[in-house]
Amino acid sequence: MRRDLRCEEMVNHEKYPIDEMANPKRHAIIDQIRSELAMDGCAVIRNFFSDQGLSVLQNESITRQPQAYYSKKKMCNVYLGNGDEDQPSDHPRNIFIPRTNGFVTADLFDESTCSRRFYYWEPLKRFLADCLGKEALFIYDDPVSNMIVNVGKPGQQFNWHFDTNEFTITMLLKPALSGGHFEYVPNLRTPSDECYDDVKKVLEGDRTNVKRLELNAGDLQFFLGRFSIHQVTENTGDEDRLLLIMSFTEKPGVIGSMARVKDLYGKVTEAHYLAEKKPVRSDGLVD
Ligand SMILES: O=C(O)CCC(=O)C(=O)O
Ligand SMILES: [Fe+2]
Repeated sequence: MRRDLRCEEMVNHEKYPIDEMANPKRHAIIDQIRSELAMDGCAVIRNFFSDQGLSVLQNESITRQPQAYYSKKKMCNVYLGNGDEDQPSDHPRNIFIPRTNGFVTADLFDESTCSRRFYYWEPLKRFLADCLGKEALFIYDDPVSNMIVNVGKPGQQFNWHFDTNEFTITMLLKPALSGGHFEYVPNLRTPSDECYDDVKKVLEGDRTNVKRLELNAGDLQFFLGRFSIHQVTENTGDEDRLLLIMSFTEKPGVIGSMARVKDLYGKVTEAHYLAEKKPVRSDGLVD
């Protein structure tokens, strides 16, 4: 019987020994990521995964892809929430744009999968916390959406939006053959300011501060998606785009709002009902 791949074997370990606390290579990577994140809200480690690691992550997602959920509701604002009738119709909360991508949810990956083992791997969390200069980092507590696969079929797109959780790492498993670009505006809002005017400009098509990331399968992307607005452009190729996303928070116990989770992922759990009464967030932003 084939033995399971260990987490350190999933990584291109010679170049990226992220679990070896005293290794100077680890310090150098952390320095690089820290400065990219501070400048840009985004950073990339190229060829982060070993061939075996990438292949197992790809297989685990591809086998689950037929179970992806596509929302019936296609028109979304950047907060992936309801509009605000107290605001004018051209307020960002009331501007709705199409979102057509689908998601494979976290509950479809059991504990034995490499994807899930990697997500919960302690050295990964320690490494990411060090990259962010945080004392600790927590797994996003949302049982439906803390680890998801974004499926973008030909013709599909993911509208401009902000994430609920502060921080994600993403792994492109299968790029679109054309289109399907990840675009973002670094640090568009702050924990204390929604910066509605700047959001509106982006929605009106202002590309002054829009950046596009060129990613390849096997790269590891770091992204502060709660503050940097982002989108995935239409997949104009003829094959699906697949991207695995693992989310983290600065406080324990953060769970997505019931409406947002139901809309995006098609299901909620008891945990969502309980969290609705007392939502945990690190800031006062609209989600
Ligand atoms: O597919 C991507 O590159 C980003 C997906 C995303 O922004 C999300 O799932 O919140
Ligand atoms: Fe996002």
